[in-house]
Amino acid sequence: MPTRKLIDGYPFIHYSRETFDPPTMLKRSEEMLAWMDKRRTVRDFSDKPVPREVIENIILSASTAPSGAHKQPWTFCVVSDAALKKEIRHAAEQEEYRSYNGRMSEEWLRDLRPLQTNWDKPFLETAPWLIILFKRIYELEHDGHKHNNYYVQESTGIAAGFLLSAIHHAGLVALTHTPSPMNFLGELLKRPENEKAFLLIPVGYPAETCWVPDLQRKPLEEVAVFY
Ligand code: IYR
Repeated sequence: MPTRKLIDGYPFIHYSRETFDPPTMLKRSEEMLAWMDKRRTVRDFSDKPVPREVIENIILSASTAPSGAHKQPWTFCVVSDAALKKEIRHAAEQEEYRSYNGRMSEEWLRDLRPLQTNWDKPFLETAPWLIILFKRIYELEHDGHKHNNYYVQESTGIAAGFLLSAIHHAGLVALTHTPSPMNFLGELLKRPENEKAFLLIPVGYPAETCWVPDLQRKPLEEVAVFY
């Protein structure tokens, strides 16, 4: 069996992977479920440092996500600089203050009450790393020429999911923070016009005393329909 060939002039490599018999598969799927069920969104962060190489590997794991036409239409901006984190916190809190005090509907505020969120975002300074995920709406050549990206929202969302899984796998915690509107992130990080902020994700260790809401996950019957 050749390991490489050209199809219509394009290089393909032979792909084969380890597979499992059904009992092993069942055990592995149960272990994965138990592991993923341990992941929680966290707002109480420790300031304990996390090695940069870990963050690099987490981002490369996220970047293995499938994407439209394999364009990988995402940029992960990574902030550890204390002064920049402070600026991001300040700008995020300004937007959040306005959101919590007039921009969000009564229903929205009521839905958030069990999570006890508010405009105060100390984790933006406490967490050792902030990963700001940008979606790349299109690609911009040096000469100003634009190239399309495809399914940018879906692709970047999947990459975010992979990122959260990789963070969890490393034994770290994260928050999918959505300050709204998020334009200030592109401005502070001087991103080009083809990039739009998608998620702001503080990453680190949980604080020694860390509280999360007592949430229940929906059972299978509520999230899946088998035909
Ligand atoms: N962006 C705000 C509000 C917020 C909105 C939702 I939907 C949440 O699930 C949590 C918070 C904030 O980050 O506080």
